[in-house]
Amino acid sequence: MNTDLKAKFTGALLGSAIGDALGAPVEGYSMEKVKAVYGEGEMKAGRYTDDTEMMIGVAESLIANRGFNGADMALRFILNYDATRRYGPGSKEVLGRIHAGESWREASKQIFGGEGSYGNGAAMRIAPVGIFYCDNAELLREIAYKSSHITHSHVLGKEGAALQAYSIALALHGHKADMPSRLKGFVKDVSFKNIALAKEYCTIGTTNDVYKEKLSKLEQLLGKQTAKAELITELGTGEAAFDSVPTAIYSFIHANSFKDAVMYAIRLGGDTDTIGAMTGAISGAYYGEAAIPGAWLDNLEEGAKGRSYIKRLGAELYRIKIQTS
Ligand code: R7I
Ligand code: MG
Ligand code: MG
Repeated sequence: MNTDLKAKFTGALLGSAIGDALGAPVEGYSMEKVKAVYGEGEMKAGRYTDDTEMMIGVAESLIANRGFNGADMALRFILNYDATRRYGPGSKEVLGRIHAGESWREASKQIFGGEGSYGNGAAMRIAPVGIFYCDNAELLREIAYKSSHITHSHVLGKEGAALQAYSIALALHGHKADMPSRLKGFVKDVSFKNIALAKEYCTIGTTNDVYKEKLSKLEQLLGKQTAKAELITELGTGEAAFDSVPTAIYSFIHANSFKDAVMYAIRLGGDTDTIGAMTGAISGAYYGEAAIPGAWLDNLEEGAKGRSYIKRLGAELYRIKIQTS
């Protein structure tokens, strides 16, 4: 553990928030429409969305409990909840159910016909878990699954969060070119229970080994000149975890700087704030806080839980990490 590592902790959290804020004004836009808004990649608004608000809740809870506490994390999600930050419909319903008295262990199982959500809402907020559990892959997976479960009980939502968390941990340790092979060794064989859903929602049309197949595809696409349109078709830019986490990983590996990685991700269109946040988290963990363009940092919202607070959360997680390891 050294001071560089501290800059990687703060870089991961700030990077996540910046990717979210940069992508927010164009969320849901096509690649062509994003191009019309973003020229050279100047920050437009600087206001973050649910991705960062929930990431803050994860960090606050890990710090307060020096580790995972599900009831506390759920409570923080509810206390921090601000509807103007544009939450996903599943997460909004689950948090409402917990607020109304349902157990945090049960509420997430009630949505999407009892299957639970495989949206990217668990992966988008996972950066604190990725950095805090960076040196223990199985514990990282366990805490990724447990923290996801508060809102996302579908295994593909949880595994997507674990994959994103492990990507952040690998980036923190300086792995880039060998990231795909390491990730393939990490992911579990997670299958859809419902084959029709798999065909409808997984852009490569597979029914099992969803993440393994996406990672193989990612390796192929990295190995050649790939146009954005092909990447979008093959890896996806949607709100499902399996249509966005691999895309963020690709964006990080494909680019050679924090700025290029995040702008590449956002220029794909689709779920831009979330793919931006996830790319920013991995890239911030790899390059460190100093690599984040100053103009972007200056434009990220300030206030009670703004950029200074997010930086403090990263520093605090680092402090606890070095005390306990
Ligand atoms: O995952 P979640 O919190 O959404 C996060 C997204 C990000 O883009 C944020 O920036 C914010 O805008 O919302 O919310 P969910 O509603 O749980 O999941 C997101 C979407 O994934 C859902 O609205 C569905 O379209 C889809 N989805 C599913 N569809 C069918 N069956 C997730 N799980 C299922 C499912 O089981
Ligand atoms: Mg959002
Ligand atoms: Mg989004």
